[in-house]
Amino acid sequence: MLEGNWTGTSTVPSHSLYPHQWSWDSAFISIGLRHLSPLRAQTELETLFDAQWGDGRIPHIVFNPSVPLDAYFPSPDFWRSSTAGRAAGAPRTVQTSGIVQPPVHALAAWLVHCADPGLSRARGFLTRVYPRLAAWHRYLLHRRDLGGGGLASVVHPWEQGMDNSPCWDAPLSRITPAPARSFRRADLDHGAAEDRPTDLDYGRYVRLATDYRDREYRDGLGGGSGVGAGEFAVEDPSFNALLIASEHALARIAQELGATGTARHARAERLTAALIDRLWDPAEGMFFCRDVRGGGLIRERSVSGLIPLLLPTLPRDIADAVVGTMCGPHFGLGNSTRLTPSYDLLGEAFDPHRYWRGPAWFNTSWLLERALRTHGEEDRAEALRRAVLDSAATSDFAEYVDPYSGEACGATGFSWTAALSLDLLHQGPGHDVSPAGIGTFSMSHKGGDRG
Ligand code: 9WN
Repeated sequence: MLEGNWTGTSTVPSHSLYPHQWSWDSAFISIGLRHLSPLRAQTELETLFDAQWGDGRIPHIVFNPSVPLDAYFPSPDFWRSSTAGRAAGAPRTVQTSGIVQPPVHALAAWLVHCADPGLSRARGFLTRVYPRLAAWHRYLLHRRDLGGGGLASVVHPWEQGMDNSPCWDAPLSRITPAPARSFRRADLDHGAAEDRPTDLDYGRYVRLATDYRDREYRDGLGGGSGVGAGEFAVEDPSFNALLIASEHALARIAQELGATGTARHARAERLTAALIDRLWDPAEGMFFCRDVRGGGLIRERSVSGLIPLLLPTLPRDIADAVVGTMCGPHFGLGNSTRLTPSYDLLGEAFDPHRYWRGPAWFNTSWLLERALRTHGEEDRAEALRRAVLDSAATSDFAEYVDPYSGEACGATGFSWTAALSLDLLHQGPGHDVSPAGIGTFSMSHKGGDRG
């Protein structure tokens, strides 16, 4: 599948539904590809980084110019990156979207390096990608601190990656949708309408993206003021946990390149404290999104609120509570569900087939498998690993599955499903995520990802 979805310089998530390069998809894909071809994994990431904007943002889509405009909406003529994005430093030679996706990239780059350190050093891989990744994190931590509490905000549901999550329902309800006749949804040519977002939600996505483009992709004044930014701004637990995990990975990259990495680890620790301070709810035993415009926690239980378990220095009581929530009635892991659902099984908006409103995705399960291992939950991690591998194979490497039955939904032959399965096949019981991955912060940088 990864061969079939490879374009020569990167991998499409799916030829039918997503025929370009997507940012966090490429990060996950490179994590699997490193086992097949570390060189291709490096190329996957570097193709993406070549589309980085001058202000540091890594765009969520890099468009393939040989794909017809009507194959995916919103297409390059909607985003107009090289003109509307000029002030923010969009590249001139390649067309991209103007929004971002979760920062999994430094983590991916480190794991790719660890797969073949000799090749990586010989090619100067980390030397080239380090400044790119540092600029990317700087953009998120400075231009996107719209809430002023130290965390990064997303300004569009597509940025967080879980597009249609019920977490966005309240903040999106304030947005006037773009008229349905003003755009044509290409996704419905390939995906079942009952599995995809509604037209009303799409209208709101289009409105937010149009407004951001018309502001020339400016993020306001920065420094937490939020002034001049758009109507949608949310601090999300998964997006910020991935930023923190990547900040730790960046520290390891800095160490490999001869620096100490201490300042980056310290920043990751400050971010972890901010994450707990702003998004943790002890009574519910999980993290919630914060609506920066509406001013409060959004008390919808999304899988996003479990992903901070990935952070190895999460206090023990918080980690225990998150594991309890994951295995309890709202997510049912190891009990009623095969893979962790994207949303609360008991929530009013739960739908086992609709986009990010209940089905299980493979990237979130991969993250939670790693998270469980990080906190010593070997048995649960192993059961989840086996469930992922089984569901991936029986669903023909689906984009997502019904969390109870494992029935395939969305596209099949989906790249990150194949790539992350490969990664899970390369590990098993007894593997330690700590030595050089994101599991601990010892200053040693010897050995591979899995020690
Ligand atoms: C919008 C590519 C992407 C994933 C996202 C997933 C979906 C796009 C869409 O597909 O989003 O970016 O058109 O729905 O929600 O996580 O990166 O696989």
